[in-house]
Amino acid sequence: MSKLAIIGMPMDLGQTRRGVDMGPSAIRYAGINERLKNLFDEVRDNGDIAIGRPEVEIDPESNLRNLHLIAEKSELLANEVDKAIKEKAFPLVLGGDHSIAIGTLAGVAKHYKNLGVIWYDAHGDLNTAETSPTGNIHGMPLAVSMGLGHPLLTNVGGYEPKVKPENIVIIGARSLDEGERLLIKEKGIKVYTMHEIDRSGMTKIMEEAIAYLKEKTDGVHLSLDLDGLDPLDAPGVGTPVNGGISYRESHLAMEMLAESQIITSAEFVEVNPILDDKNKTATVAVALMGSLFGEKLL
Ligand code: 4U7
Ligand code: MN
Ligand code: MN
Ligand code: MN
Repeated sequence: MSKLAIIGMPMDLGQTRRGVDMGPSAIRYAGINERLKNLFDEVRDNGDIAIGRPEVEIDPESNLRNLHLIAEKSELLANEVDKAIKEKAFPLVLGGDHSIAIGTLAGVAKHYKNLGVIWYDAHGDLNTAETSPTGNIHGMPLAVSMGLGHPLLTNVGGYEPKVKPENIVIIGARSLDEGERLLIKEKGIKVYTMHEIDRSGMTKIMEEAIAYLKEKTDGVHLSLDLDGLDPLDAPGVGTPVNGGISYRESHLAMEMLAESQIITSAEFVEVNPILDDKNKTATVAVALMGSLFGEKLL
């Protein structure tokens, strides 16, 4: 009995470009239900977490834009994700900007002793208030999940940390801030930058990543930021970076994850239909979900 629970998280508070709150709608419009319904016994769309239209929070002192709002909304998402897992459903969260991962991981991690995380992204999302050049919380969720950052964020769900540095694999990195580079070295986080992907090819990278996580984790969360892909393939994102992972390489990565059967939860984030070209990016997200959940070409 395989069940999928789709949870929309239309939150755009982790950055300053409007439109990413429409990500869940764009992904639904791109046909997520149609695409996935034959890959599970049951697909349930649980709708969206209520974010409302809160006033933007300005707190120049903390260098954390919308800190309290994000902490509060993340609790709601954590609860929904937790509930889905308790009901034996695979949680699939639709963003929203990447700050939503704080809530997703808070809901997921308490179900595992050794959760693994694949962070598919152009960025490291490893900033803290001290290192962030922007104050945008969507650049911080991976650090937060390791227990680094403001306690209101690291304690979402009532516990910390959610994930150990040695259980993290970053794939597609090509824009890392100085503080992030230091943290990667200090914590020994496994990072496959675009250099490694160009050099060894996606097949080898995914074989390694899967083997690395498989032996030491009891569940793996896939956090896929659409800006991990090249902007030519996924233009509808707030922080595009040239020279990214191609459409086909991304399908290959998802197909290999499907084959490995290690993935136990997932989120697709940063889809911004306002910046997009005819819903191309949401369409790519849905196609990648197809591969991740075992759709075959033949
Ligand atoms: B995303 C950035 F400075 N590193 O912290 C920051 F370059 O979720 C970008 O990966 C973060 O899209 C991008 O603001 C966050 C910046
Ligand atoms: Mn990201
Ligand atoms: Mn990114
Ligand atoms: Mn982004």
